[in-house]
Amino acid sequence: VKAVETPKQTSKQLHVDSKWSDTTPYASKKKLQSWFQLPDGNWELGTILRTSGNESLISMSEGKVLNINSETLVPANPDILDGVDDLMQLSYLNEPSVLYNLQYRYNRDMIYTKAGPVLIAINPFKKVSLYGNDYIEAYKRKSDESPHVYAITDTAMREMIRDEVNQSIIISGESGAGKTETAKIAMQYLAALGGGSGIEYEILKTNPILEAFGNAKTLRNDNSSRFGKLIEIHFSETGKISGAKIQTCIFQSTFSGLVKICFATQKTQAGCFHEQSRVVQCSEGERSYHIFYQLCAGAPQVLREKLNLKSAEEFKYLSQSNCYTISGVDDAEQFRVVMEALEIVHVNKQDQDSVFAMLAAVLWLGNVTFTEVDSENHVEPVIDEDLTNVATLIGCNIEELKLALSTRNMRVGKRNDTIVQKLTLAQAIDTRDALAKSIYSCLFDWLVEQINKSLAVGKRRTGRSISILDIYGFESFERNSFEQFCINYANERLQQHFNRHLFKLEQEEYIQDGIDWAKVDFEDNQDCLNLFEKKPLGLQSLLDEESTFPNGTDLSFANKLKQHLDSNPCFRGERGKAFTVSHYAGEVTYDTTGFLEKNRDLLHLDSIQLLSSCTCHLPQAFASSMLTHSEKPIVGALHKSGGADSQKLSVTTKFRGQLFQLMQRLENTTPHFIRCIKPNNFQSPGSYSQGLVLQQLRCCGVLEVVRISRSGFPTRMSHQKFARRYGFLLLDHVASQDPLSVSVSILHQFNILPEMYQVGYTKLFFRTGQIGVLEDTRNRTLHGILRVQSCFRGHQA
Ligand code: AOV
Ligand code: MG
Repeated sequence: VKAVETPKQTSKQLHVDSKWSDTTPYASKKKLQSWFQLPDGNWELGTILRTSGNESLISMSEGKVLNINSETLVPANPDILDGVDDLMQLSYLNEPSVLYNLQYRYNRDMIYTKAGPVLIAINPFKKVSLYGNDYIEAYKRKSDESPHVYAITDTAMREMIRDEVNQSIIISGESGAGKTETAKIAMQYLAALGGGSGIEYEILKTNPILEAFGNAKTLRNDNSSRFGKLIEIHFSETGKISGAKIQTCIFQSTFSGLVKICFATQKTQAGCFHEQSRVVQCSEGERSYHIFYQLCAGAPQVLREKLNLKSAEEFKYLSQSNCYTISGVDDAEQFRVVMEALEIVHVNKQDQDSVFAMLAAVLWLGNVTFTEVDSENHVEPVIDEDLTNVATLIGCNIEELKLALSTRNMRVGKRNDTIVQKLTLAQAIDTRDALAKSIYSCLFDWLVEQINKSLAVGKRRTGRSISILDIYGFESFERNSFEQFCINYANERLQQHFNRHLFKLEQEEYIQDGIDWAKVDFEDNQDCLNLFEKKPLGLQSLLDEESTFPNGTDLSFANKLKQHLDSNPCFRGERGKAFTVSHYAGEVTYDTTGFLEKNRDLLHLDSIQLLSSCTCHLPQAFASSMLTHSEKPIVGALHKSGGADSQKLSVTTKFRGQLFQLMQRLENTTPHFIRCIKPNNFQSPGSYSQGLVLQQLRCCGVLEVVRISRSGFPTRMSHQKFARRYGFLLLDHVASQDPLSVSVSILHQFNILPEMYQVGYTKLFFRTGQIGVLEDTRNRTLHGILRVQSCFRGHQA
């Protein structure tokens, strides 16, 4: 047991819930192994030597002996259950037992474990030999059935073919937990099984491209995806891959540092993604998107000259965070990988060059400086190599670029008269950065579009697909802002999907078979979703309303929430501008600072105008996509925060709509869930922090799933099968031979307690462990029969 840090709410979180504990007074069991909690929150195993009154004497490892309050002891499983590959098999299903089981396996490089229908994957942070063709073969032939991404992907594939229903693999977990790697492993398996046409190769090659443009080094993950992704892989009737479609789940900070989250769909393809601001600023020790460093390090000479490239250190956007390399990663080599991948997904040479020109333009923009031109602090860009390079690369006139970076057109009054406002240094820098961000975000969208064209499913749609969702997980930081508000709302929806699927389907099965479901309760997060979604008095509606008020502020928004929602059990108003939401994964306090500004979505016409005047085809495409994807006609209103031409589109509303669409798509699939767990915060192998793991298991609902399945009747068998399997054990003759009568007689003969099973119309339902007794007897009897038979044969001979 490693002593490592425990999460904030340690005492509360590690408290053993009564619903987890055994019903028999545990302290009365002597000489049993038992868990007890150390002051640091970690659990340790000990043996109960003796119990007197309230106290138990425990012997620990290394001969230490301790007196412990008996009530705090938690039963441990027998050694024989060490490292079972499904948590459901544990006799005692308390938290320390779950943690220990996972750790036991993790220490032996068995990083995958089932929790009933859910696959848990613990990040090894090192190469483990669990992948590759031999393993793929083994899972395909079903000669290996231990938990694995391959196994769950195989199930998805089989169910798609057998039931003719689209499938989805939903991967979640915290940053750095291994979602993206897991998604790639699943894709690898699908490509191996459904390959043949060659398109599978193209699909795999989208990964290095999207990672180069959409991933960056953060403090939590050297290869952190700054966007979410849904890839839908299509299959022909014969189970061969026929095409694919990628949707990026985007999360944008637009021009004035605004943030927009949305799921791009085929039609709307609204541009941008998580943390676009990373292009223009990132904090110490982090990097901007990989592709910039790859380009600087790996561009061949001809390209370098064409783009006037320098080394990464000479571009301000890259030099500010003082971090240029990632240990173990060769950016120049990666650039070659990306170039090759672009080739494979049919981005032609000319387009490739345009892509690199856009990247260089962004870098050069960052170097553009300004100088004061009048006594009112107005500035203009300095005309030097930096500015001319930008103009050359995007194909615009220097004067126009200069104007776009130093002035802003505004329409004022009822008649929408245009006036030209000169910019101060801060405004000019904002404008410059906004242009850089929008070029980059449009570039990303454009690339996804190209990839989708290349992977497009032919006209002959088969309607069979497997979607893989790799999305950011629930986030709870010291300070939580609008970004977390949106991310956690998305996770709340996904969690409902998870609940619905696992619990409601379970419930349906019980009801269908006439079983009394009331004996099993489960938590639903509908209340929390209502808190977000309800009109007109929900978090989102109130935010939208306040965002449209000219005098609305973050504080007035927070006050409005308190006024209208304080009676909601999922909501709590806090002092000042904050409020707390009880999410399924725990409470999160949000600071409303910046909420209103981030919720308003501005579109700057000046930048669009500049891009559309460019002679290069990409900037033109960007400009027209920005215009087409704006959903409302642009209202010439003087916007109070920016002063630029703007349209008011609520980010929350848009996000909710797109999330809804995504959920609807997932709703029509059979889902398979993978929960990725990060065992430590240092990205290092071999270190397992109990507190951290426990916190994540709670957040992803895994413990709840296990508890519910266990508190229900997880073992099911049809009357026929049950009668066939155990009927020969009956001692008395049964009058009727129908399977139901035979089954009931068996249950009586073996004295199985009535609360341990339920008889349904078609099936028998058992509580965990009940079938074990019958199986034992069956095996013993069979062995006996075999022995008798062989004896008999021996006799004859
Ligand atoms: P994430 O997708 O969940 O984070 P990644 O999939 O990028 O996390 O995993 C982070 C790192 O963990 C990888 O770069 C690998 O070094 C390592 N890793 C993960 N899974 C495995 C595995 N199965 N085998 C070996 N190493 C692994 V984020 O995108 O930050 O939420 O936004
Ligand atoms: Mg990722």
